[in-house]
Amino acid sequence: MKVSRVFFLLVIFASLLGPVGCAQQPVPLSILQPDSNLNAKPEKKYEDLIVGYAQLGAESEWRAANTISIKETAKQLGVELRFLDAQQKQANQIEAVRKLIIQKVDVIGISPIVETGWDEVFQEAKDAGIPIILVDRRATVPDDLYVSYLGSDFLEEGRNAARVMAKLVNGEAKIVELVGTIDSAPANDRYTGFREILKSYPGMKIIDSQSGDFTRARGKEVMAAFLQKYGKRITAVYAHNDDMALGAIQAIEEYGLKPGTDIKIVSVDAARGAFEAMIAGKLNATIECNPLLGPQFFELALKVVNGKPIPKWVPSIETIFFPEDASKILPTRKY
Ligand code: GYE
Repeated sequence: MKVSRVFFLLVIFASLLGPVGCAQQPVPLSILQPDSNLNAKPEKKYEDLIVGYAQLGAESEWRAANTISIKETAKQLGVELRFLDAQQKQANQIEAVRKLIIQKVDVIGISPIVETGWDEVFQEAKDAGIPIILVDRRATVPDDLYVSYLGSDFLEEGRNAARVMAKLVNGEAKIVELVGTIDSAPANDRYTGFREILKSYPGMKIIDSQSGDFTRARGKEVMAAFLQKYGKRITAVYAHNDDMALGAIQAIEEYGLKPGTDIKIVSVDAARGAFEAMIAGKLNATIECNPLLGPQFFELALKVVNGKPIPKWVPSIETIFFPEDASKILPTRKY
């Protein structure tokens, strides 16, 4: 064999063995197969999140508890929260969403003051790639403009208020209604749900219905005007929230009647003030509407940011409270 030929055979042999000096290692399977996690971003944790929250205002005890729940949960979880308060004005709330878009937050939570008029600004958030989570109140917008709604079944609250009222008055009443903020989801649904049930009670009539804007002061004013107009003909009050009921209680007392006895009162929220009024015998029932939405909100926000599927509606779990149980339950209430 010629020297050149031996050299050639040696080269072939060496190349079969692999790099000089080391035996060839088996190639791990994972390198050969496309890795599904290779392009995936690492999962975000709560501490990585910047969350914007466009709160609608501070109109009620409910709202105060809701705001505390959002702020405290953010602090506990280590989420960076940008919280803006629109002071009961839709224009301010739209402005707030725009500010949060400019700040490039990861997610925007919003409790829309009214149901309509959100398409444009929600579309702006979508175009900027910022998901919107509706908290507490719904907005009437196409489904693709928000990722989830976390909140109560306001229609059912309205129905429950009517069911409870029907028992209290034995199917016979002249009712005045204190409506919440005009065009807000809870006011619209509590109005409709109540009337649905009333259809089965021909003896129960709504003799007047006015907005008290979910505040105690307006609730009192509107009730005072009702009393001026209808006097003792009024036998029941349906208030869309506890604050308006508490305002109405003051008006009824100032008029010289006994709230809870001469005039039966049912409201919605189940805030502490309502429990105190029930203990004092001035309020006959309150339908619970849970404001402690912070934990569920941030859980949803984290899921959205990490591309996890979330339901379009996450309903809160709620009940009804009566005076009999009020003193036992009051110490356990968080709002
Ligand atoms: O019932 C009322 C508040 O949107 C559910 O708003 C909320 C309502 C609540 O002002 O007290």
